[in-house]
Amino acid sequence: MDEETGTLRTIRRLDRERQSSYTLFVRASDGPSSLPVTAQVSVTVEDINDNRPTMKFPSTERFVVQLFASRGDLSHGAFVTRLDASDPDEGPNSELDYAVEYGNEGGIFEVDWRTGAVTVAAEEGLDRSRTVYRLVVSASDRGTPPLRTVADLEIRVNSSNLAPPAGQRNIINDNDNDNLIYPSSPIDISTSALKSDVTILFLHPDFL
Ligand SMILES: [Ca+2]
Ligand SMILES: [Ca+2]
Repeated sequence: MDEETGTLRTIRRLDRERQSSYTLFVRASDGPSSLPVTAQVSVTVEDINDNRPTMKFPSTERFVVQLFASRGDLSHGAFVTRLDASDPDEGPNSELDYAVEYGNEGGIFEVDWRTGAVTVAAEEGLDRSRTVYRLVVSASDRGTPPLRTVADLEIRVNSSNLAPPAGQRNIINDNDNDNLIYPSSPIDISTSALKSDVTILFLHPDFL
């Protein structure tokens, strides 16, 4: 604060995500012998769009979804997975819209732009002869200008009529990208830990 003029300035950049308000107590007097008066000054930091959305799913570690024909996953309207992102800004700067950027030729899949839910859009359902779909999906905030984050999503299709093993839906990758195997004994992951009805594989990025 300038002692002569009373002008209050910041000495460093403020970040709403670190601290959104400040309360200051200021004092003024018109000479050494006069009684000072005090006042409270509240400073509110307005948000700027300085954060890109963060993709929680898919991420670089988790980006594969496995669908099973035997479970009806390939049908028109079937739920595939849900995109999940967050943004620490405020208001429109944190409101997210989801989309597919690449890989959805022919409109095979549909993304609900508000919820991030991915469903099968193809009228006849997914082609059983195709085993993998690779999409680039995005989350964009509504800042001015908006900031966008993209991520890879891989959808694998098991078209056999064999049901997935009862009780668990995860499958294990044996380090060979094209060779997915079922575990011979149940693996220690509770189904309640799964966020959706769809199997999500946890693959190390080195596999791909
Ligand atoms: Ca933002
Ligand atoms: Ca901000």
